[in-house]
Amino acid sequence: MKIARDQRMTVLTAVLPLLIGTSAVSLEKWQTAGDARLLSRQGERLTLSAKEAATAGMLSPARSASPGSDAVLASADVSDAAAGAITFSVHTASGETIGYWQNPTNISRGRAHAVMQVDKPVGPLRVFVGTHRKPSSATLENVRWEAVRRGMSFNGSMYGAIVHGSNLEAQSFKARGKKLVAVRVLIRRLKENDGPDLRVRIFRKTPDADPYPTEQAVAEATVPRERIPQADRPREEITIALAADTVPGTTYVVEFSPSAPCEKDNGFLLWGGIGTYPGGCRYQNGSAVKDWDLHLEAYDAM
Ligand SMILES: [Ca+2]
Repeated sequence: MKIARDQRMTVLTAVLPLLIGTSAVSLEKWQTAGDARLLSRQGERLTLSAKEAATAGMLSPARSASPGSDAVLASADVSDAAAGAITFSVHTASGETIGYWQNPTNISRGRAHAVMQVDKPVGPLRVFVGTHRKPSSATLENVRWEAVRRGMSFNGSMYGAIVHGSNLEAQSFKARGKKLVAVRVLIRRLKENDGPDLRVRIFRKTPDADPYPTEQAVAEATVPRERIPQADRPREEITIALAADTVPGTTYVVEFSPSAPCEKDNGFLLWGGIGTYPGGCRYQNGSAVKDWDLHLEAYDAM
């Protein structure tokens, strides 16, 4: 995505001193990018209406990424977006695109979150929200973004684990930061519409507790079924936002279960592999499966 040089310079001088942190910047201070005729802004709400493939959206003021961050978490309340209608992207001050996301599924209504990994950011970053090379009719509201840091990470797509009414899947991990804000997983729904939503809970695991205690979740999220890609879609992680205060070095468990009882055919498929992640392991119905890890990344606030 190319940003006109004159626009870039205008914004960079207007936002000095650069903001650091997660403070929300009103869309009023964002700048139109692409074809301005295809979008309208009313307060914090942005409406996209591109009948043909087009690029149109808004670009945030530049903000210095916190030292040590290696990803950006962007989010917005989204309505009536077909798959691919919403693009979030991350740019350097010189306009280079270093992070990119399009919604992999329809979003009828709800908050969309995306973690975009970036190489160690140098200098201030800007975030684009809008549509990129797609037809789009959607609304976005209350857009936020923050620099985050990846903690736990295990990449495995060798084996599948099915989450259903009588099979809960979980993965333990060592917290790196003080506030977990999101996890990313490789997951698919096994039937398009027929089945429950996905419940994700985080538990603190005491060292001698096996199975892990499940009385009190430190964070919980429900992901609508429509937001989990179907089995035939390309493999791409989805971001699940959570807000858990964590103690660095302490072990936690992220657990995946259906929001209501369901048969195996109506469940979800999670990917994993041989457990080379040293800080934890997969749990199946609360029992450790020590030679396995689930494909998982955890992200902390800066
Ligand atoms: Ca392991």
